[in-house]
Amino acid sequence: MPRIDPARLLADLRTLRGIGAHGRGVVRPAFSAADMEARRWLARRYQEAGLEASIDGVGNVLGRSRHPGRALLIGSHSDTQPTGGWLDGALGVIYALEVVRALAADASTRELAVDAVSFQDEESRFVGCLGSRSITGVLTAEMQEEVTDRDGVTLADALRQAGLADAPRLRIERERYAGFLEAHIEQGPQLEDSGRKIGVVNGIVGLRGIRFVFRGQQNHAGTTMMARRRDAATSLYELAYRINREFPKVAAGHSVWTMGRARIEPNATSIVPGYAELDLQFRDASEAPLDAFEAVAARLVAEMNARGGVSIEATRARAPIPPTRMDEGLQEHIAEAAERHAPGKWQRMPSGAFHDAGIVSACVPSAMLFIPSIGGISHDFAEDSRDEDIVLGCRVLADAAASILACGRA
Ligand code: HGY
Ligand code: MN
Ligand code: MN
Repeated sequence: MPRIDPARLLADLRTLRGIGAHGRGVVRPAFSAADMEARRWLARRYQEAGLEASIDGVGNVLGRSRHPGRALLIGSHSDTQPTGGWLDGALGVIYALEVVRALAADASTRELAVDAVSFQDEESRFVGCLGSRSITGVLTAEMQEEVTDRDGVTLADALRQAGLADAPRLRIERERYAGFLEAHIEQGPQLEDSGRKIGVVNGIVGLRGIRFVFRGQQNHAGTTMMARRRDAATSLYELAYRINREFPKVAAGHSVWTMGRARIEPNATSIVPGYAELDLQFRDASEAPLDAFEAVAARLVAEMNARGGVSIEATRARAPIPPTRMDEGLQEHIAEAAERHAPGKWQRMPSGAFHDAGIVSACVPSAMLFIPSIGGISHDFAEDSRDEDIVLGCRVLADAAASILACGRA
């Protein structure tokens, strides 16, 4: 069986952590200078590992094996949230590189074909899972048109600044692949709470969003009596409050919703706000609760608009992600490898985070493996995992990859 090199694995993870490092965390948003530096570094590491490396027109980095026969695609994303953890995405990207090297070093696996990938903008600076959507052919013109990041930079400008505007965009070769594997930190507390070391992911949540825009009348905070006000912020607070009261009535077991971005203009203490924005994001493992949340939001907006005063405009986010199931057959390979390396210390579980595997699964059979997150923390500089858990997860992935390819060749 292939043997990974723990020191080499951890060293590459730490090198990647150093690109865009910010204290314990990482700031490496898609297309930033740090992100592109990391992608160029990764391409060099792919070349050194014997792969044909390329960076495509949206920044995906692909290392293509030179071996003949059906291949396995392994990877994740190397861009981060604005205040990102060092392992979100990076873990799966460096695991893929290490699995390529481990299989190449073992006589029984050195002819097997493993491609390695780092997708671009999984973290939604512009479009969630931009890179995996692009490579699987589901990135629409509508998703890209005039899309801007939270600072107003357009995707087109970011592509130009990164020197990618004229580079060709890769498309996945469906027939080439026996499957896609993505390893990731759990980003939640379940594995740690249960004392288990490996998660075999059976499904990935779907995600939708709505942006509410509130238009009232800006005015003086002292001379404008309450009855005469058309206060956009007060309307925002009321809608947020009513969402938090109504959503639990239609929620399912793993439903979540977040209002993590708001804007109030002109954002001054002595001015009645005339304009406000509120982003609502909601997730569930199936479509029905997501449909129910949309219906509740529409009803609340209609009721508030009927009162007049402040107008509310609701616009669906352009790039929803459907809930997906992971491939049963690939899950079995991961589960058997987990049982070999962590007997009784693994479990099947859903993913409350979305991942590129959720997009790729529409195109190639896909599966995911989780390792524990310390304290269940993620999307925060404090995100971390234990070295021994990092090493164990890579051992399981390497075994699963070898067994998938061995049976895929048969
Ligand atoms: O938000 C997510 O689920 C992912 O970590 N971007
Ligand atoms: Mn991620
Ligand atoms: Mn993330």
